Amino acid sequence: MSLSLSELHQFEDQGFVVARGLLDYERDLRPVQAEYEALLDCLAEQWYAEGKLSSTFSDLPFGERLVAVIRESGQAYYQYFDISLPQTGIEGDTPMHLGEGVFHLLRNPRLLDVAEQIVGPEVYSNPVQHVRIKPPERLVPAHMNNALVLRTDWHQDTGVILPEADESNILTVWLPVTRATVENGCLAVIPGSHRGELRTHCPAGNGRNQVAIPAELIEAEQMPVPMEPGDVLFMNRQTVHCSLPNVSDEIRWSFDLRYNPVGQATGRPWFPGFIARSRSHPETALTDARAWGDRWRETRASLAARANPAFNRWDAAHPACA
Ligand SMILES: O=C(O)CCC(=O)C(=O)O
Ligand SMILES: [Fe+2]
Repeated sequence: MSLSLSELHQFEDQGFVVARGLLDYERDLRPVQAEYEALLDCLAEQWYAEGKLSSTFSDLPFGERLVAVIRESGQAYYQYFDISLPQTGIEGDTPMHLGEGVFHLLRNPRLLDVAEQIVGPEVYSNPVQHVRIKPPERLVPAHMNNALVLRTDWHQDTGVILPEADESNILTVWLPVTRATVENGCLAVIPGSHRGELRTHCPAGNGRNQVAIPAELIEAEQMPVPMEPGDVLFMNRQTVHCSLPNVSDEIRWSFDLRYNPVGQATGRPWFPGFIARSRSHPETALTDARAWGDRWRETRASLAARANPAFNRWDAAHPACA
């Protein structure tokens, strides 16, 4: 169940391909979804106990419950959910989600089979990874101006990591847990845009924790990519893409994961990745979810104890950013 030759060809030619139905909802996605339901339950109980909520909203389905909790508590829920540390303000108790379900997703054999086709037999799980559970934008409190919550501006993934990884063969893997539609904020890509140079990105400003390619550098040929749970988008690191705003009444939930050949720079040298699959030394693959979580917890402790390193390579003073 890996990519067919024509799918591989599309990936090479267009810079992206969607493998329809690569994952099975019950087997591959439901466990991680259940893990987040339990996490939300836990947070709602905690914030209720702390007086930040008038109710735990436990009678609501996940999406509606999340929206109710966010709106009433104003808490930075996205950092509790995310599977990475933030790029600034890391403290000893910065929350993140390091559940077993997520670790299994990172090691999902169907994802690794495709990763192996594209990056080769030694597959490293790159630590640039996120979960994005996005409420309808009109319901998002104004202070949550963040690409884990709102639409994501046009960018290339190479543009959001350090130059050390410009030559690394990093594969982006984007998969929805709930349907991703044009209304609720699916991705949009520019076919063939992986071919040129890395484009100039500009810090977005407005307290928006993003970098963006200026609009005049974006082609008109933009292709929205609606996807069903089970579909997986594979993208070249240079493919220009964004996500659309969620103008629907439902949440939009995705994971974005990355893989590169073992030994190549990840672009976030302070964050821990792991060997997900090795054909030459199978015993070096990390299979213990606890050990994975420990690597992130140790990283958090050491980054909290020093000035946070710089993750952004772009300068707001660049002429293209005026
Ligand atoms: O899901 C999104 O909003 C953006 C995802 C993205 O930029 C990525 O996966 O590289
Ligand atoms: Fe991206």
